[in-house]
Amino acid sequence: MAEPGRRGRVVALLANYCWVQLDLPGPDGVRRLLCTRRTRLGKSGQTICVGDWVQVEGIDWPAGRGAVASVEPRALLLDRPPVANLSTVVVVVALAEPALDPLQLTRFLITAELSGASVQLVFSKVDLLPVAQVDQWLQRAAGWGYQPLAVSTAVPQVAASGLEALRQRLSRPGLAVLCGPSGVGKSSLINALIPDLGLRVAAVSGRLQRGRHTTRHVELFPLADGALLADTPGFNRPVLPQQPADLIACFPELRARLAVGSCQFSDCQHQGEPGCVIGAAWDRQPLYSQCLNELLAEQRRSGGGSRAADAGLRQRGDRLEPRLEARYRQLSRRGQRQQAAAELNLPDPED
Ligand SMILES: Nc1nc2c(ncn2[C@@H]2O[C@H](COP(=O)(O)OP(=O)(O)OP(=O)(O)O)[C@@H](O)[C@H]2O)c(=O)[nH]1
Ligand SMILES: [Mg+2]
Ligand SMILES: [Zn+2]
Repeated sequence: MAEPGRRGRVVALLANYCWVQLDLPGPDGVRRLLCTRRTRLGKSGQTICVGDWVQVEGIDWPAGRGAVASVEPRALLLDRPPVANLSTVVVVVALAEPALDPLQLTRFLITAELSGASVQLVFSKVDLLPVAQVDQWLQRAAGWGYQPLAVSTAVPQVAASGLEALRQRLSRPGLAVLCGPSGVGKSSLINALIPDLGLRVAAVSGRLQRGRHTTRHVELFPLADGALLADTPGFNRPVLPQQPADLIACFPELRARLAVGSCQFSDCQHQGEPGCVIGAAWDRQPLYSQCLNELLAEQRRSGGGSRAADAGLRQRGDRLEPRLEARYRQLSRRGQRQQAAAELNLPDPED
């Protein structure tokens, strides 16, 4: 009789194979199988990602081999690096070596927020910066809406390293993905949290102290019961979303403000429009503007934008709408109330 399928999770991908960690051990305690991986699975056209839950069939237990027969629907997906069914993205940036670039950090946070998973921020190499400057970064990021940690794998006193606090946060059941630029110490952190793992790390190099892209594949490692950590290859320039509304939703400080008030125009881009509740006096405003301008330029470059603008149209979601004069633009509900009140010469009903 054919061996029934077994459920497991993809913990690493190679060119034509993947490693699957089984939910339940097989004969002789076999827990990991090297499985054939077709880039597309049959008619479904589905691809496999690290983190996917899969069904393995045709198992050869003594050889530790099998074949992935199907992939379960994904709850969440991190776009880059591709990781499925994650619960947390841990954005790791170094305080020095390589130097901290706030725009790059913001782009990593945007990628993390876009995944829909919870977002943690970790400043690494805290040993390389004076305490006062570390505190400044921690306070700044707290002002954005994060609860950042500062950690080091290079100080002998565990208490001063921030590693225990990080371990506590990451020991909850789920999959936490470490992502960030190359050379910030992601693999070093996983080595420090999981003894005897021995992941390859390499010194940063060159005038800019850049990383050397030491980690080449995404791989999942067990940290605690039910808690997995993903090491990922570093990269330097995360992409932005395609729509302004998606970008806005990636800034927790904007989300917080918009939860308690609304701008006059429902499609306000918070760039000094009349009746904008965001204003200009917020820490990441210049970084937000830079990202928004790049996104809009990309929209124009990719066609939709410029041709649409020439035709008096504008992109809204995946539709094109007639471009209206600002005064005819759709007012948010609060804007409508304010306008009605203004026309009747009444005080704003919400003031
Ligand atoms: N001073 C200091 N150096 C560190 C710390 N953590 C890591 N490093 C060093 O930073 C360099 C890069 O570390 P890696 O762990 O390889 O960095 P990575 O983020 O995994 O890099 P990629 O795999 O290329 O994405 C190594 O030389 C580490 O020894 C730290 O807390 N302080
Ligand atoms: Mg690495
Ligand atoms: Zn606004």
